[in-house]
Amino acid sequence: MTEDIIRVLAKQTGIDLIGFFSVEPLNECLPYLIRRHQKGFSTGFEGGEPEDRINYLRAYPEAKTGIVIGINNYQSFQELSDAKNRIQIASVSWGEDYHRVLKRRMTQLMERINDIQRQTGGVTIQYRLFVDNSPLVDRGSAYRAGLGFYGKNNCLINHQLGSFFFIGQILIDSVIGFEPPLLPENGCGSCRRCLDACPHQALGEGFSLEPTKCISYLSQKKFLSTDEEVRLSTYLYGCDLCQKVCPYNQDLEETKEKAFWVDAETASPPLDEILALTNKEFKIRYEKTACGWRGKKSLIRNAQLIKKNKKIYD
Ligand code: B12
Ligand code: SF4
Ligand code: SF4
Repeated sequence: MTEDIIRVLAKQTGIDLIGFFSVEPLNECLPYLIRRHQKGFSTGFEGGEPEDRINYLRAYPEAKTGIVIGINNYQSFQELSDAKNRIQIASVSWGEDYHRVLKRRMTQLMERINDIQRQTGGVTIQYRLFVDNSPLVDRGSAYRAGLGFYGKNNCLINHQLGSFFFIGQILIDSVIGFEPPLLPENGCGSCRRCLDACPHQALGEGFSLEPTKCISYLSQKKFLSTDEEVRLSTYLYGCDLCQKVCPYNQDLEETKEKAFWVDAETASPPLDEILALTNKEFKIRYEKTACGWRGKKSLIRNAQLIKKNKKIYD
């Protein structure tokens, strides 16, 4: 099995970006992870101490090579005429839950790879899939594989897809020879649009994000302090503001992944509809999306806070 064949199979599988990385510990990310931990900026969503997070062999002891994929999730919508009565759901929760979609695509890729292995008398490659479901640092692996550079908004930015792509990792038990990736240079320069656009200044100089000031984090957090409650005013779930303003995210191609397709009404539902959400509606509309894991109560709480806070911000 070769890098070139895997790249062709990935394209046939609907995968937009693919890269390869060595499973040596991710030491280049360690200082950032330690600093974040020391500052108390961990969220509890990532799991594990910094040293666990950089160790691929702890995640899969048989790992010999890493493959990382990116799938475009960009869609744009015209503003609706009744926009002031609606709230935003961020792109992270449009369509089917991205954890499931990426795992499906990665499984399809590995099945294609193993079909060829069987046809050519090779051994079946064993593997483990990761999408935001282990201590591993998804952006860190994608960076190591040359998929993008770290923006000041903390996101990994690719020259073709901007930052609107999800990342999945595959650790395999076989050695695949690959060209050492060219790491793209940081392209932010003197720009600071994302820092200025963040409503509560969650983004710090030198690539940091203070969770208790970040709407995306707060919309997912179980219990909020009074200070935190006041910060929910726009997004029902997630937040795209620091990505939307980024020059690398303008005029992007829309995603071809049908599982992510939604219409403007779904991306921006009426506030009153969410306040009155029934169990049955939640099940049909949100259970299989990325915001489903937090449950109906959490969405209604966010909607109630947005309604209350709108009066302050309007
Ligand atoms: C915890 C988490 C969050 C937290 C904290 C985010 C954060 N910035 O740390 C919250 C809830 C706020 C969040 C929000 C979002 N998230 Co999130 N999140 C994660 C998770 C689970 C862990 C992230 C993490 O480890 N952060 C710690 C820091 C230290 O690591 P980092 O994010 O890789 O980036 C840092 C460094 O490595 C370092 N760094 C900077 N420069 C350099 C230079 C070099 C050379 C090196 C080596 C490192 C480096 O600085 C960065 C910032 O500290 C990952 C999945 C995973 N398991 O990896 C998804 C993940 C990062 N999230 C993702 C997404 C899509 C989002 C949102 C866009 C969702 C939304 N619309 O609301 C927002 C974006 C907010 C933002 N501006 O970052 C994607 C990122 C896609 C991308 N292209 O970047 C991921 C990878 C999920 C996935 N598998 O696709 N998220
Ligand atoms: S996701 Fe929203 S709140 Fe969080 S850092 Fe970006 S702009 Fe700020
Ligand atoms: S908005 Fe500007 S500073 Fe922020 S990530 Fe994009 S290019 Fe970098």
